[in-house]
Amino acid sequence: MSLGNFKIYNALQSTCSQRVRYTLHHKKIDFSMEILDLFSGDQLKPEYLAINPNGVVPALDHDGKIIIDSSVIIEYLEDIDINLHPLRPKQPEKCADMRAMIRYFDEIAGPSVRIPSYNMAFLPHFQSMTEKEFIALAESKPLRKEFLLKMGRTGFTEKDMNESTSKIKATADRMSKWIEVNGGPYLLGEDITYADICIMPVIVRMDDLGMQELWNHHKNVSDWYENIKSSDVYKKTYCKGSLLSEVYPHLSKN
Ligand SMILES: N[C@@H](CCC(=O)N[C@@H](CS)C(=O)NCC(=O)O)C(=O)O
Repeated sequence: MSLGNFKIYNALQSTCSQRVRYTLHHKKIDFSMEILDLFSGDQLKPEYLAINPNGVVPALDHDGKIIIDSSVIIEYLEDIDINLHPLRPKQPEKCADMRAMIRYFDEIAGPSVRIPSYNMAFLPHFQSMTEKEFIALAESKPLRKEFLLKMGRTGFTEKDMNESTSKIKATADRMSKWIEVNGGPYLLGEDITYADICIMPVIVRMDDLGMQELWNHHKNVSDWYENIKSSDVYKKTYCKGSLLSEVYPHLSKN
């Protein structure tokens, strides 16, 4: 049975897009990709704002129906066929646990990962702008105006960096506890769920930025990560160009 045509608007290095690509690959759903260049402003062009008025990726086009926001898209992919390589626990109480984990990740880890990402990788894009160009860019962003203005062209402060890394460390502490309580190898036990997929890109990003010390004192979190990285679905999701170190030479370990 065909589920129809799927197209995602995404960026290879976008952590939110990686959640959606992982889910599509896990569910073995064929899809096409439109890759947006976020530093040329593709996400702010009128034609894309008509698709996603938030001016961010990802967005999914399923037979002409547009779905936005990564955590909404991945659950939508379960709702259209609940038996297709499920990623949501069947038991309501486990499903509630999973959603509480995702809310925690979206509130604590998601916003935190942006600060080291911008400071360590993306800042040069903004430093080459004049102040006037920078302000105009910030003003044009539906969701990220204040974020960009706070960063400025000199970057986030050391205090901001410390706050964000301590939130990611707290997230890893929670993950360790959840893996322990539920028996591993995944956050909710035996099976991978959306909770694992939602936090995976944050850990990959911090690994790419060389911050493994935020979780590697928890053996069960390191094992969780190695297990996820060893899957074919992971390898398809992180196709060439998905890591910042592959794109920004100053981050490369070689
Ligand atoms: N809550 C949204 C957030 C999406 C988001 O922040 N996307 C980033 C990439 S990970 C983006 O498109 N940024 C473009 C910009 O800041 O202009 C989701 O989960 O889909």
